[in-house]
Amino acid sequence: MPERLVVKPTPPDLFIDHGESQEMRWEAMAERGYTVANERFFVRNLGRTPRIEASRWSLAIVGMGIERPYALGYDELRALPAVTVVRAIECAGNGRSFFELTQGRRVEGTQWKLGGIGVAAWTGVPLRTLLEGARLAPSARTVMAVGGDERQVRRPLPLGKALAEDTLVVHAMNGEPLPPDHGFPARLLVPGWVGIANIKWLVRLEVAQTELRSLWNTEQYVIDGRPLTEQNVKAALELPWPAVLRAGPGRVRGRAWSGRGAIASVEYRVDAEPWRAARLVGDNLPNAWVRFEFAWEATEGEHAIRVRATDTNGNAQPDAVPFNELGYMYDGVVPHPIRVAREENG
Ligand SMILES: Nc1nc2c(c(=O)[nH]1)N[C@H]1C(S)=C(S)[C@@H](COP(=O)(O)O)O[C@H]1N2
Ligand SMILES: [Mo]
Repeated sequence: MPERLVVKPTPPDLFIDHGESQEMRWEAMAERGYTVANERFFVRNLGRTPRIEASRWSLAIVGMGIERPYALGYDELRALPAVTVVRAIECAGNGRSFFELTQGRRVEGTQWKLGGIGVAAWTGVPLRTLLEGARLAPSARTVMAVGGDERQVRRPLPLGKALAEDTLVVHAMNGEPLPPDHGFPARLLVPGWVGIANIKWLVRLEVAQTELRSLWNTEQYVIDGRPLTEQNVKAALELPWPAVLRAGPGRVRGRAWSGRGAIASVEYRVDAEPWRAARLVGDNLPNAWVRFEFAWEATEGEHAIRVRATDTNGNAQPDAVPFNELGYMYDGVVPHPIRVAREENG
């Protein structure tokens, strides 16, 4: 059997297997709670999940942008005042497969549908607290977060975002220690930003007075050479792709999200019918998601249901997404294929 790249079990009823990456199946979220359980959360690795021992781990805070470099261990990190926030992490490549489906242009890379996202309650120490403890120089500009995986995946973060109150060095996910696949002992949480900003297995924070570069803000996770930052607006149905439904009255459910705010509205369209408003249900946190639903009388045959969301800052989903070489940021409206079987008697 080939050696697995991910530690946790990823049963095929919960995940689509992309090798290094494991995509959450949207049908597995049907009628579940607001957050995604750790066992069900998507995994995106640029290599294999490293096994790091907490007792041998430390986080070094270094660089010309601070006056007092130091390192702290796992117990020291956990002893600091922590906050808990509910936020999404979403891969910049989420939706990539739809460039081929809607534009006929296949892009190399993980062929995500829309399951490269999850929402969890993250507990950790504000990055700001850790940087201030190192006496931030007035000239500090950038923080390079470095991972302890084989490739030492790293990405620089501008100081402004590093100091945001919900940018955290996270050590717990949904009330449990971070699972190995999600960055144990500690990871960065950068709410609203592309998944790659949320560096897992964090071992070093390098604070610089200049802008910094890494592979992951110059060659990868860029569009037209510009590093990707905020995620955009998307919506998905909690149905298999393609879906098979029974004829008759029913309810269709889904979730919508934005990296730039909370969701203001969701609309849906069945086949060529007019767009109609869906009902938003329950919590609707910024940089997380909201659940939505609508009633639908399913009739026998092949259908396509489209959903589109608008966030509280007026960002909406376009009908067509400008093509980009690496297939990032696909936020376009997609036709979800639905086959309705004949109504059964009794
Ligand atoms: N050190 C490190 N951090 C990383 C990665 C990685 O491969 N190595 N993958 C990034 C990418 S591309 C994404 S989308 C998120 C995924 O987080 P998750 O696996 O916890 O869902 O982690 C990011 N952080
Ligand atoms: Mo990603």
